[in-house]
Amino acid sequence: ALTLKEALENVIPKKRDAVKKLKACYGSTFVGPITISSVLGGMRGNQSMFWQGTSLDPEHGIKFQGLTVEECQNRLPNTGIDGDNFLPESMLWLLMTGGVPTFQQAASLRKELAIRGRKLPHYTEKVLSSLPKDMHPMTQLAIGLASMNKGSLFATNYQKGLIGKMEFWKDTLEDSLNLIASLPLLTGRIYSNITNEGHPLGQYSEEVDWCTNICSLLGMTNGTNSSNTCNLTSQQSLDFINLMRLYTGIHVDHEGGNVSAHTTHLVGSALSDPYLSYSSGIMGLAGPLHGLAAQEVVRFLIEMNSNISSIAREQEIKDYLWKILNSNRVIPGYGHAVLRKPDPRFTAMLEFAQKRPIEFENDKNVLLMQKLAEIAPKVLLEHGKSKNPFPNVDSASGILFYHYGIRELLFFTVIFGCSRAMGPLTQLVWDRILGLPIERPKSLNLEGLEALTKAS
Ligand code: NMX
Ligand code: MLT
Repeated sequence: ALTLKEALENVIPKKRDAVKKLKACYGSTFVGPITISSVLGGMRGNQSMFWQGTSLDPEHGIKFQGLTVEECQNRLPNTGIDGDNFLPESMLWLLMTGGVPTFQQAASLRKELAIRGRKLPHYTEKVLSSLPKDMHPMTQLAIGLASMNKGSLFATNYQKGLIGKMEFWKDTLEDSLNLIASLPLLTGRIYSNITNEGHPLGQYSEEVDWCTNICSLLGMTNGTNSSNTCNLTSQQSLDFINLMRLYTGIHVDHEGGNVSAHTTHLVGSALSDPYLSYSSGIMGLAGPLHGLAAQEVVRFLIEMNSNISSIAREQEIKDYLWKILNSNRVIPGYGHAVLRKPDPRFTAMLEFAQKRPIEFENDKNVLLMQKLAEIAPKVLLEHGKSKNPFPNVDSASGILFYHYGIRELLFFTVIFGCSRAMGPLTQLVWDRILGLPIERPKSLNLEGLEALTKAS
């Protein structure tokens, strides 16, 4: 079977030619207008980024190389065991090459990542063990990733002047695969820092998939947990692994403009290596309007449950939501900068819970999450501000992890960070393949904008 690198090499010439032709023949074609509202409004609607792996349709949600969430669920290879969710490794292959991998190709990428990820560099271990155990988990992740820049092949070879521009992608790919492969150990290390004084909670295995390793190192699989804190039954353990596969499989990318992807791309455009670039993306993912929203949702559901007498009391829920809105706070897990319909990733997470009614029948947080999906859009519509009153992906994810025993709320975004590495790093490889330049948009001050109004 072809390796990922070989499969990528096969598709590169065609894409390079296509970009060359676009630049040469259609370079002056207008993409769209840029308005003052867009300049002052977070660049909304401003089509000015090149992004290959995914694109976001406001009505239908994210497409991964043209495939919807549902199509990915039906077509991407899993472990071969009936009922298992597709492997994020299959998704990585799809993003990088544009094609659905065969079962063999997915299995060989799974193995390749498992081997690449078997050890963290000693200096990264050292840095992580020196961090205060109560440091924000996302800060720990960003530091851990940035420290790995010391071993970056791209940075080393660039420094030595050994490689030509059109070959940069090869070391970028190596670094990116090593970075993605290192995430189970990094994540496990951070979780053990915050919950277990840095003592391992489970073991790494080269024989299993990326998500099984993440779950083992969180101490969430039976038989691998050295501290015996795993209270899950075997079925729950398997369900948790599948939840992790589903979650990390569909959070990989959300086209280029979201904060984590955009940041990675921008920093990478200065030829910073993948470790530094993605570490910067992680810093953006840590914001409450972006990835940290999953944690905010969990806190919000728990607090609301302690403030209402019953989930069946719709009016009490509405009153609670209005109290939040009237105090000028946002309802976490609702709204989206681009989407105008319920997020299909939310629907996929919801279906995970709906397929396991007995597991969740007594979890009042999960029940409230489901109830809110009916009530909150009505309240937000009446409120009339948000352009999208529907649940986004963060509405459901954290509370499902919480159900299985991941109770450290600040940690949820680290799991998001494991997944999000795949999309932006794929794009970074493609940025190098296509030789994209440093990003440097022109900025305007107030007087500059006002002058434009006089000209028009
Ligand atoms: N609750 C209350 N108000 C909201 C909400 C919400 N969930 N969503 C948007 N608004 C407000 C928004 O604050 C803005 O108010 P103002 O004019 O006073 O500044 C107004 O509605 C218009 O905002 P939009 O254009 O609809 O949204 P925008 O593109 O600016 O922001 C989000 C998108 C996602 C940042 C925003 O909807 C939000 O803050 N949601 C809650 C946080 C959240 O769930 N974030 C997760 C995003 C998904 N992710 O994975 O990163
Ligand atoms: C994401 O997954 O990055 C979020 O939905 C935010 C976005 O797309 O802007």
